[in-house]
Amino acid sequence: MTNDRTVDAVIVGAGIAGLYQLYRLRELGLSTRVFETGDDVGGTWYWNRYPGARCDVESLSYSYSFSPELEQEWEWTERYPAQPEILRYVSHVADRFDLRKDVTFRTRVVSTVYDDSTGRWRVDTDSGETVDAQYLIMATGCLSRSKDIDIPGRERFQGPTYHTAHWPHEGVDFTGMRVGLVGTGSSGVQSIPIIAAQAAELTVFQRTPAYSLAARNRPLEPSEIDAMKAEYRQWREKQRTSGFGVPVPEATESALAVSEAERNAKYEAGWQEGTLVSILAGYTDTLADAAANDTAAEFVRQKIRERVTDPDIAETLSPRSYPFGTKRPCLDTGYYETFNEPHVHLVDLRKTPLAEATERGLRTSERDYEFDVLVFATGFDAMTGALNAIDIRGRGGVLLREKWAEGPRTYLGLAVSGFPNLFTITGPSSPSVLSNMVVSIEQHVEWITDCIVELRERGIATIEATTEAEDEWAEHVEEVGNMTLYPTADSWYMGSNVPGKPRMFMAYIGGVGAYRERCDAIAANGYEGFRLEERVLSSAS
Ligand code: FAD
Ligand code: N01
Repeated sequence: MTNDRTVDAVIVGAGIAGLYQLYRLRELGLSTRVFETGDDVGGTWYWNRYPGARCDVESLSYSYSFSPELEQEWEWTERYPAQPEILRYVSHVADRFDLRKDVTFRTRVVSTVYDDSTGRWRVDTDSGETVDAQYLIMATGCLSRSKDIDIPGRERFQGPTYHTAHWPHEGVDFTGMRVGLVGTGSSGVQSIPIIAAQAAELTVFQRTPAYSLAARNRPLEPSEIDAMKAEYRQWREKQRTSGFGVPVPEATESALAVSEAERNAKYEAGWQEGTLVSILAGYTDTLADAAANDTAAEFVRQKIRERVTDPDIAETLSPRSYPFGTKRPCLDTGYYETFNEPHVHLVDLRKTPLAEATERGLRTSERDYEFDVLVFATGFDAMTGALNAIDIRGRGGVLLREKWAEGPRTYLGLAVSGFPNLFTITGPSSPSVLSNMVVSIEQHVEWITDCIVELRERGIATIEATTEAEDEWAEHVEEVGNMTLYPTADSWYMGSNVPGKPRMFMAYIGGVGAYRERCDAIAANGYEGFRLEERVLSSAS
């Protein structure tokens, strides 16, 4: 195990991103240390062990592409893999490439300081260890820091409480229990049917209904696995050049340019396909024009009405306050049907807001509810939460979270001006969460790796985004975002799920393929928008 105090690179996080970055840097012969809060690899898939947790990008696509051998030897069992299977996969990758030996587990990075005089980063951990590194790579995840549970008096409740993102490893048995669950985003939508199947009573507290599509999950047939394996290389290339990191036929017309019957037939085909993007990507303007969007939204609402027997409950579950796709849609297995069960109750917090937690349960503006256990599926301080939780000090001691007080600013979502040799994998203002994230992670890791190779070949000690490039990128990201409906919704993409967080669209909607081209062009042009400094520095290797 590496425990050097002076290394070429420190990586923070041992999820899909951190592990691949370690693999790449090791290939270059760089001495590298990874710090991970959890006691094993996996990131998202290590922490989110709630019942029903699974991926909603297909397994054959939501997987590393860097090793054709790995790709051929791993056998996925389901179309949409469940959390234990993905965790087994990531663990297998760690074993296969012997990655764990460079990861220090159960260790949180609490602060990092850039030293102007040496051009190196000092990294401090909660175990008291301090490491000095030339490159600092944040693989801390877009959805790794849960949002504080902003319900007054939540500590008063005397029974057990669980957050979906910190689920006990041994699981929770809800048999015979009265369960109160807050939150109907993806985590709620996935866990509600499974918890309902165990609990004596389940009461779901919904503030904003989700648009959820039937996943049509199923075991994979050996023949389809073989077919994919035969053409994996071509498939991966299509992923890389696609809009969302998932190849779909490119839309060519407006939803409003066709008849209602034609449109609904297309939506129905998308519905039958059961993927996140099959309805969204059907027309050019679904995410850009409110009237076009409403045709898809209404199609989904009609499906909700078909799935829920009680029309009042169906209406409560039907999203109307934001366009389809502007909060992340969900894929579900039996979600809406769960509300047909007599022991499952739905509380509409828009009508009767949550007032506080009590010793025995939850109180709304209307009444008290008593529970044996509470489940919070209340989401994350997304995109910036994990980065802002660390004291990251750049040039002149400037704190990253202070620089970002009005919202995150980056160059390409990869680098930040004033923070030399700091890289952020799937950082704010990159496609990240608007894509199949494994594709975006691999792209960033490979770009960072190529960049480090070039820096070393050219004897360059530091690379730093210029403020001008950062400003231009921020302007571009905002401009493209404003061409869509995303900013019209209150969502975690906009930071509006966390009280006090600046409201800003934090991802880049320009498309995975186009974004990759731009990053590559910038590198090919000698790292346009970056300042490269050649001073001679002491090196670890
Ligand atoms: P993470 O997996 O979040 O890993 C980051 C790691 O960094 C964590 O282990 C964390 O403990 C560690 N860390 C953070 N801060 C520190 C610190 N200061 N010190 C030490 N360690 C630290 N994406 C998709 O594309 N498709 C999906 O279907 C999908 N499903 C998802 C389901 C759930 C329940 C969630 C929460 C997210 C899902 N995502 C999905 C997004 C998912 O986060 C990414 O796909 C991917 O797993 C992110 O990998 P990562 O390595 O970048 O980050
Ligand atoms: O979190 P969310 P999540 N009082 O923020 C409600 C990925 N993911 O963990 O919308 C009452 O989406 C909140 O209400 P509102 C995926 O990217 C993927 O479910 O703020 N309610 C909302 O209903 C996803 O988008 C999968 O009005 C409160 C819910 O809690 C992201 O992670 C599975 C509240 C939070 O929903 C986050 O998903 C899981 C309060 N005080 C996660 N605070 C897949 O399927 C919050 N809420 C792949």
